[in-house]
Amino acid sequence: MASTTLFNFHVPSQVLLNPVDWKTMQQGMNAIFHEAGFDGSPHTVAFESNNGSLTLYSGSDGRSAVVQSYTEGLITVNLQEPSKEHKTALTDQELSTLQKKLVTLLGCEKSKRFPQIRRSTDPCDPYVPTVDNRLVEYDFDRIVFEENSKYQNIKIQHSPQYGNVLILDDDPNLAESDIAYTNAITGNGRQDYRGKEVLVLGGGDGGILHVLRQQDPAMIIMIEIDQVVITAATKYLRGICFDSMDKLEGSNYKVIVEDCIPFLKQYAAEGKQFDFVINDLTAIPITTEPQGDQWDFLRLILDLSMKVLKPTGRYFTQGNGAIMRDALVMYEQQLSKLSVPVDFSKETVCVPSYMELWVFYEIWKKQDQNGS
Ligand code: SPM
Repeated sequence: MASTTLFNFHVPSQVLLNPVDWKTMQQGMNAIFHEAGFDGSPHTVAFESNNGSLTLYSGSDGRSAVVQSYTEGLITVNLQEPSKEHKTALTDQELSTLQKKLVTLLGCEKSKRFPQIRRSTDPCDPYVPTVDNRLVEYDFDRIVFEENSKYQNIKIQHSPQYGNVLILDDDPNLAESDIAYTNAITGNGRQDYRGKEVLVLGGGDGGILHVLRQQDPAMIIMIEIDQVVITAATKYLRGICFDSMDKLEGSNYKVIVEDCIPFLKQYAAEGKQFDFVINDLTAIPITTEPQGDQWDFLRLILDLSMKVLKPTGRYFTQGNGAIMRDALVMYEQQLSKLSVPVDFSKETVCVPSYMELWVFYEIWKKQDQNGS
């Protein structure tokens, strides 16, 4: 286990450009790092064309620091050391002292110490990128469940803040804290499900099924492909599904563990239609390349769903991170290419465990002049 601490120091660029000044600074840094336990001989590489330099400091206990200067006035320090649990790791106080000494020596205008990154072979990985690839650190403290099903890697990790979190192929899907997701994908109270026929595509965590079953619909059919997700959710995500999937069939609901596409085709062929279709299958593609398989799959689901949606029906789905504007625009363009004309509205929702805003769509068939 190791930890990485990054520091930035903004220095007047003349310090870096004047070889005499820079030599003095390097001697000062050698002393500071030596005092901090980096007792090996420093190794310096000067870059060509007066384009900065790099110095490696090392300690016999496994710590190292790389100091790199950039002539525009930036000095970065990448400090790698055994973890905090390791006796010889620098304490928070020692890291602050190191920073202060460097600030004074370098005559810094500004400095920054970044939060520490923990690096280990521990499979309970706290780092997950946002949808646009920015780093998020979760407070996961244990893996509750992990299995590779035929379809995906399924993990449930515990977070003191969010409860148990379902993670599919390394993408956090839903936490026990995330009723906001389920409310949004069922219309946030705008719809009356009483006596209605509902088709749920995916939804293996059982959140949608649980919420809908409270509302006395005539029938909910949920088609989820992955039995392993259902079984794990029933055991470890009870704050999402409660008892809704303890039995896969009841008087007004049925969970079918299959691929939904053949069912959609069969319903379309039979002329069976629903008041609501809720697509909880997957995020819309991140790519804006419209030829990709994912977009074809998405249009296939949308077209089939429109076929099984009553003329007055509503289709709900999650979209993507609110920051993925191009992908959302691309999704909206797909809506204009469906075999039936549709209108849509969208809302942006804060889903606690996502740590980024998420967009949800409500889609309906356009009514013609005669209201049909
Ligand atoms: N029933 C919940 C299904 C969730 N659908 C997939 C959404 C994936 C979103 N990942 C969000 C990651 C946020 N950082």
